This record gives sequence, structure tokens and C-alpha cells, in this order.
Amino acid sequence: MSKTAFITGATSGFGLAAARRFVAAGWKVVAGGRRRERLQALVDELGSANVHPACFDVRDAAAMAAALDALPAGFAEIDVLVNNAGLALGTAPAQQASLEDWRVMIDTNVTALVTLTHRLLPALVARKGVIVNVSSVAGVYPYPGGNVYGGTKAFVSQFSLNLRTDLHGSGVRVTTIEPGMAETEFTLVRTHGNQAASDTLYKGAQPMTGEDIAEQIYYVATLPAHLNINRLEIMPVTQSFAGFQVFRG
Ligand code: NDP
Ligand code: 8X3
Repeated sequence: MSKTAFITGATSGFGLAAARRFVAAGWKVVAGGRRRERLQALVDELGSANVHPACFDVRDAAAMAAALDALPAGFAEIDVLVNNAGLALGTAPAQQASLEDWRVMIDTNVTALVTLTHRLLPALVARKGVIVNVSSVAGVYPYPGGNVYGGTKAFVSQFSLNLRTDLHGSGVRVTTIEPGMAETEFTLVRTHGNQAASDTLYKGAQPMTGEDIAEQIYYVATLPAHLNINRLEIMPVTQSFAGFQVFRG
């Protein structure tokens, strides 16, 4: 019998590519996202026997609960939870950033992620499931304008390690994927819709793709049951680190 993955943020980028990757390998996928027409397109592409659209805003706990309660037979038993839905908003330094942007990032990247995880944990324990949390290099290394976005991803990484501790002996595996620069709709969203800024960032940089990260998600989720990758940090070859800065007044 095929297994089921619940992938949040499956209308674009990593989540969309991951949904395709899991279905290609014979899995069923519950595909999350707000854009209903994109979820329907995914169902049309991959088949209603393989994909169930779960259209809700992850920040809306009641809508999340309703979507989970409405999972049809064949999709209701979740083996792998991929907490991927998330976003960055803004690149301004903290002293100029929008508080509303900060709140949206925290609500989406942190509060929604722990809410869905909390809700599915008993079932994941019962099935010895897998949790894959999508964090970021921005949660490991600081960079200018990373402020709250990096903070939310540091939370995701540390929460994941702490989950592992609490789940000791349960057979549940928890992995954090920490990607660097990948061309998706991420920068379009971060810049509040500036396609030119997004194109400029990725031009000539050979960024990673949604498919690159989907392959990592699939890999960590399908390892032999005695193996747990704690964190998987991955960057394009073209991206590395810059040094400390010194201000001389
Ligand atoms: P995309 O913008 O392409 O995809 C983001 C996905 O998240 C969309 O499917 C979107 O669906 C969903 N999402 C966002 N907000 C909500 C919400 N409130 N409710 C439901 N779904 C939501 O970006 P990526 O694929 O790049 O991003 C996926 C994850 O990877 C994010 O957590 C991001 O922080 C992380 N990441 C991205 C990197 C990159 O360079 N691209 C690098 C490191 C980490 P919809 O809008 O339809 O609701
Ligand atoms: C975003 C990754 O490299 O743009 O999570 O900071 S990067």
C-alpha cells in the first residue's frame, strides 16, 4: 500500500517539486497552499488518486483543523509531514523593517509550523513517521536584512532538534533541510512582487532549483528506518560566506 506525505506550500517552489517527486515514486500527497487554482492544476497533472488538495492558510488554525478533519480515505494516514510553507518578507535592516512583515513571517514560519506539527504528532508517533522541516541557511548564518526571517528559521532548526529529543525511542525521524539560494517564487514574495529584483538576484548565479531541494526532501524521508539525518545544509556552489564587518566611527 502506498504511503502518504503531507506537504505544505505545494503550490510553488520546493513544495510543488516535492509533491511531484513523491508521486513519481508512488506516494500519495496531501498538497497544501492558499492558491486553489494551483492545487487543482496539480491534481489535474498528477491525478486525484495521488493528490488531495488541502486549500487553507496555515496561519488559520481553524481552517487547518477543518482541512485535516476533511482528509478523505487514502489520504488521512500521514507517514511524512513536510513543513515547507514559509516566506521571507523584506530585506531592510531591522530599524527600517515593517512590523507587519515580521508578524506574518513569525505567524507563518513558526506558529503555523508548530501548530500543524502538534496536531499531527500523535498520528506520526503511532505510524513511526517522518517530519521534514524546511529551515534555511538564514537560520544558521546572519546576513544584512535577515533579521526576523533568519530568526524564524533558527527556531525551525532548534525546534527540530528538540523534537528529536522528545521523540527519543518513538521511531519518529526529524530532519531539518537548510537550503541556501534557490530560484523559486521566494524572492518575488520577499520583495512584495518585484519580478525584476528576483530576476536580477538569480541571473548568472546558477542558483539551486525546486527540484534540487525536492530530491533532498525525498532522500531524507525515505532513508532506512534506523537512520536520521538531523540537519542537511545545502547551497549552490556559487554561494558562500562573507566576512565580519567592522564599523570605525
Ligand atoms: P515559494 O514562494 O516558491 O513557495 C512558498 C510556498 O509556501 C507556496 O506554496 C505558498 O503557497 C506557501 N505559503 C506561504 N504562505 C502560506 C500561508 N500563509 N498558508 C499556506 N501556504 C503558504 O518559496 P520556496 O519554495 O522557495 O519556499 C519554501 C520554503 O523554503 C519556505 O519555508 C522558505 O522560507 C524556504 N527556503 C527557501 C529558500 C530559497 O532560496 N528559495 C532557501 C531556504 C529556505 P500559497 O501562496 O499558495 O499559499
Ligand atoms: C533563504 C536562503 O540564501 O536567500 O532562505 O538567505 S538565502
